[in-house]
Amino acid sequence: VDEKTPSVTLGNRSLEAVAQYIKDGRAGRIVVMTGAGISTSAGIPDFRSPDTGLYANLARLNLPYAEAVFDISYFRKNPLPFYTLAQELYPGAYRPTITHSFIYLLHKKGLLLKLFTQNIDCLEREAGVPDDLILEAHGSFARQSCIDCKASFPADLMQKAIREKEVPKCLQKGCRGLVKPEIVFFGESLPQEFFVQQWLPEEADLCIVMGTSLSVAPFSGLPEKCREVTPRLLINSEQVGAMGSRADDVLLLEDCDSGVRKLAEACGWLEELESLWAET
Ligand code: CNA
Repeated sequence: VDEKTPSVTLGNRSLEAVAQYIKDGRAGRIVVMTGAGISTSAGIPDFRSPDTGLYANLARLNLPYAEAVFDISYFRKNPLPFYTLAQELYPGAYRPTITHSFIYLLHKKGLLLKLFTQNIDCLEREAGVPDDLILEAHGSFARQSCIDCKASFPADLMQKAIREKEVPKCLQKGCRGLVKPEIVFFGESLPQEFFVQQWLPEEADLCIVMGTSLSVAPFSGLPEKCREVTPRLLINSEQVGAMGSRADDVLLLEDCDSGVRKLAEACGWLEELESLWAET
């Protein structure tokens, strides 16, 4: 990471410069890219943080390797570990964080072009971001279907199955395939809309990446789809991917919630943000 490369678009590579760029009306089309790190303060563990991450805490499920819990061929053999985890992750039990409210605030101000999220917790939606501005690249708990015949499965029966930690079977005549929420597992392809919309970052005039290790392809390639001159801001506990390598990359290596508060403050939006969040 060469933070000394002089900025082309922002003037200088700082949070204040990003805020000024927004206040000057130069960021009317913002793309936001997020991952599990924006939901950890809501109480949902991420995958990869050492000690606190899900993968570090899966020993009790007796998996051959941690990622197996989201592996489609493992699921076929043993779906129970996934259903154990699903009970913990199922939407409804968690409150959106101030970072989720910040994304909603961008929308309220008419600045949000698209939110690309890897999260399956639906907290962006709960914070008020409209459905059509969210691309859930790894699916979500919003729908469920049979892994064999693909027939959809009733939501109320799914809720019951998750509550009772029972693996539901397809209701289609003669099928009896396993049913799972439409979360994208390793070995499954991403939703078609991802492949259509993955070019949208090219049209952005600001990119904000938050709470992701950028280690899962093809999502990890999204920030690279922004034009070279487009400023990219990373708010994350650690440097990830190629963030920092471009002339207008700004790195804010800290907690997402404190990072968005700083950005909101520099934009003059902090009070509005806090009250939006308080109402959520
Ligand atoms: P990850 O690989 O676990 O990375 C999380 C990143 O966020 C890491 O770089 C952490 O350092 C960072 N981080 C964690 N907490 C904070 C914080 N409070 N402030 C700032 N940075 C923080 O997660 P990714 O999303 O990158 O990985 C992709 C997987 C994780 C996707 O397939 C998701 O479906 C999946 N996942 C989603 C959820 C959820 O929906 N909330 C939870 C766990 C995993």
